[in-house]
Amino acid sequence: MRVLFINPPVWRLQATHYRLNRPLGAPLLCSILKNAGHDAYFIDAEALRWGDEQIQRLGRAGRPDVVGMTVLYHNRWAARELLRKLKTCWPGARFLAGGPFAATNPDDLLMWGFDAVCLGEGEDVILDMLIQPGDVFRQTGLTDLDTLPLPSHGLCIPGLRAYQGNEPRFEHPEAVMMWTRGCPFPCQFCSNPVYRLQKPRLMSAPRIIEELLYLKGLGVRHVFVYSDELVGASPAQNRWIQEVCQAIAPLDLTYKTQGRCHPGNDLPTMEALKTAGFRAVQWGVESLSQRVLKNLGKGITPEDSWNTLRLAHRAGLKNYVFIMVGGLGEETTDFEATRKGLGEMVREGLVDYLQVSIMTAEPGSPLWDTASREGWSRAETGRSHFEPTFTYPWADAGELSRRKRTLDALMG
Ligand code: B12
Repeated sequence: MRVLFINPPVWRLQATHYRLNRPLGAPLLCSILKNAGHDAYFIDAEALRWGDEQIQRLGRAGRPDVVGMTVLYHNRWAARELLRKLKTCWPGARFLAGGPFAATNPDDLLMWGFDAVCLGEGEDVILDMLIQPGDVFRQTGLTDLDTLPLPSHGLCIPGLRAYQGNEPRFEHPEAVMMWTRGCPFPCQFCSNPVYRLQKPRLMSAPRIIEELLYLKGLGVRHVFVYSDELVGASPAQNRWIQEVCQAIAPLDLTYKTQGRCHPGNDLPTMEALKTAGFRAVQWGVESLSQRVLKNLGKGITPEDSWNTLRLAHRAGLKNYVFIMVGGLGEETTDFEATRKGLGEMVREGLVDYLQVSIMTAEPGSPLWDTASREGWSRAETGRSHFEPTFTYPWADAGELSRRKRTLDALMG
């Protein structure tokens, strides 16, 4: 069968154009299909900045048997529009959806006209979805990461060089890898129903090296290990990181990753990252108010963030700090604690990069359920994590914007 995966273009609907990094789901599913004898490919119509003309040209080209889309909360309207257009061009094709929004809102997607929806990971259901009757396909077991084929980057358009890479940017071209799947922490704002609240599954060092060598062969120089969260999930996971880092050190690639300001973070792990070629870690500090951190279910303290940022710097890693204003119950005194603490961190030189977002509830997160229950008023915005979307009882839209501006200004 001929299977086309396509990333819906959101740039016209959202005033933001994403070509930071290629998602991994479609290239992985392409590999599984290719290994089973199908003809699969992936077009990232967002990275290519496709408009109507290109979609119509695609529609006039040969019809695939199956079309697959990864549907996120942020691209859902673009996915609906693309579905409508492609269904008109290719009435006989079967349209499949997966991804975080598909997992929480399968009924919406079926109503829009998708023929079948995948709930959860797609590796063990994608082949069935091509031919079996039924409209909802549920993941049967958790995928063992060592059994994953290498993602088929060669079947994807555009090439990896067309992507800018996520901030902070280092060597180019960059590619994404996930060394773990699953995150056990109950952060109230996390809206990834595919992997949330799972014990992390770890990829083995030999499998990681196999994919790194493949990426290196494609010309990749920098890898974003985009696991949520790689560093600081547990002392045991930190020990596994040390082993992996030792194994990959000779490969001469550079990396960045995301991490958690866990009390168990230690210098040997940070030094192992540095020696392996890691340049920076994006840390989810979120708030420096203990009360807000507790409300958010982060399971960390402001002290843990201070310790982690200092350890990372001692090892020579750059700190990319994520802060989220308007967090659950963030009263003025809580915001002041964050403003003051963050200012001190900046003065101490601990913050190399800062990203301030505004807490936003999305389907799939406990926060979304709270927002729906409490009836917090909501406005659709283009860049929902960076513009106020909700009016919370503790901060309205104007106050949320003011808090973001105040913290952004700390970096000068
Ligand atoms: C890489 C990445 C990106 C990349 C590329 C994403 C893209 N689609 O263009 C970049 C950097 C551009 C990006 C941007 C954004 N991202 Co992002 N991103 C990720 C990240 C870290 C990895 C995605 C990935 O490759 N996962 C690995 C693959 C294997 O998993 P998967 O995508 O879930 O796919 C599996 C299943 O879902 C299923 N499946 C998926 N698609 C399909 C399709 C079919 C047909 C089938 C059968 C199955 C199937 O099978 C796959 C294999 O098991 C995830 C977090 C995560 N861990 O997944 C966040 C995540 C997807 N991003 C998220 C967000 C919020 C954003 C942004 C809005 C951030 C922002 N504020 O700007 C933007 C929106 C981009 C857009 N186009 O709308 C959220 C989405 C939440 C939601 N409920 O929708 C996530 C879940 C992070 C989080 N925890 O909140 N992102």
